[in-house]
Amino acid sequence: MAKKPVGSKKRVTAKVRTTKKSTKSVAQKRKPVKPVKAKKASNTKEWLIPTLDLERYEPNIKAKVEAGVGDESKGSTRYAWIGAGQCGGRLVKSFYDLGYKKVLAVNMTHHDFDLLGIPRNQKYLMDIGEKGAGKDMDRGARAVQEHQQGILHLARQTFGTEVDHIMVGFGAGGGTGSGSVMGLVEIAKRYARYIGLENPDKKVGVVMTLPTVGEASSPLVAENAYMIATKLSEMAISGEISPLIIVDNDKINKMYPGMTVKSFWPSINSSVASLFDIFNKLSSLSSRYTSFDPVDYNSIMECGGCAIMGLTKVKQFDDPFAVSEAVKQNLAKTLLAGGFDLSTARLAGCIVVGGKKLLAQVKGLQSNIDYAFDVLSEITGQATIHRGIYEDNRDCLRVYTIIGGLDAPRARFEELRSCMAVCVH
Ligand SMILES: Nc1nc2c(ncn2[C@@H]2O[C@H](COP(=O)(O)OP(=O)(O)OP(=O)(O)O)[C@@H](O)[C@H]2O)c(=O)[nH]1
Ligand SMILES: [Mg+2]
Repeated sequence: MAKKPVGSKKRVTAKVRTTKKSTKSVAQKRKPVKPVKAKKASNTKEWLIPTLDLERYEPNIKAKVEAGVGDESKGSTRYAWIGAGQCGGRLVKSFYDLGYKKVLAVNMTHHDFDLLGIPRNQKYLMDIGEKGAGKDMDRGARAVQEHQQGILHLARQTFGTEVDHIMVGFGAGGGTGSGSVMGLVEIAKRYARYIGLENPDKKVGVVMTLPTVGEASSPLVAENAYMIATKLSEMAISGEISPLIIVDNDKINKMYPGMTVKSFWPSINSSVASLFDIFNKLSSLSSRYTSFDPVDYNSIMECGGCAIMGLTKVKQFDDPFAVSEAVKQNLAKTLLAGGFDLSTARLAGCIVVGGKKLLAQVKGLQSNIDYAFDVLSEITGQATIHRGIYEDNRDCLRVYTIIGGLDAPRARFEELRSCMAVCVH
């Protein structure tokens, strides 16, 4: 059963080629490129591959190959998202808004669904007779256990077969998301196998938020968060999921103290989604300078461990050290989380995007950018650095950094544990 769609895909292709009508359209498609040769080749094929009588009786396999909801993200990788609990649901909604339409939100209470602006048939209620998990992780775990078939079925309908990587999003600290995430990762891996993705461990990742200090003053929240964060980071480091992206709500809270209650979660979620999206989009674009291509991007997303992403705007780009300073700042202030030992990195990407005029006119910019790439290599303990230089129509220079294969931010996890211990005593 697991390999069914892959086989089905092949059979569809075979069928398309052997029916008379479709052979014509294949030939027509090839015509404009090399008109004479293409026609000859297609004639030979027609002669070599006879149409079998039995083919007329083949079932309509095409209808069985599910495309799922269309992906509109325009990235190099087609992602599918599963969001668990209230945080997970809102995270995947931010991705949905950027065109990542293959999303599924799972929850134990319809209350969290009511205000979630994604289509109703992309929400799955894991009803176990209790309205919500009430921060009890066991309930979240039980819910996903009881509903795994239903979730898998809805994933099949929503995601279809055109998926390259599956991400699970949730907020550490609660009961639904933290309790169900392990089960959902298993479901995602089963799904990956089902659609024929090789090495599912590399194709299923997690986005996890860490609670603010205020939230973690509740012993149960701190304990839940510590337990699941430790477990997932161990899995990431041993290569059972890839990547683990940590979003530290506390760090963001401290970095942007002026946020209103209304804008707090939406701002964080849309920043996370936009930052994630940038690397996927950039890797789908070609550059006349240096391309950060899909293979570079995927090698970072599939290398296991934790991943971080950041962006900095460079103001004085003619200063020889401005670009490398931006890279350093980028890492120190990385929007999502801190506390990582960067020397444990395995792979990284550094992409500079500058205005057309800047790239054409600023003298010495190339060597400043090269120096920045070298600095990143040094900071990351000689990790392999994939480079990219792109131009746009804006009048500024931006540096985007993505680092993969990192060890967990253990000190930050210990903070949660100490809070847990203080609260318990
Ligand atoms: N970044 C971000 N974090 C969130 C958001 N909503 C909640 N969180 C974080 O996620 C943690 C878990 O909260 P929820 O997602 O509401 O919990 P849950 O998984 O629904 O679990 P229960 O409510 O106990 O059933 C919170 O402590 C917050 O730190 C959000 O929209 N964005
Ligand atoms: Mg909830």
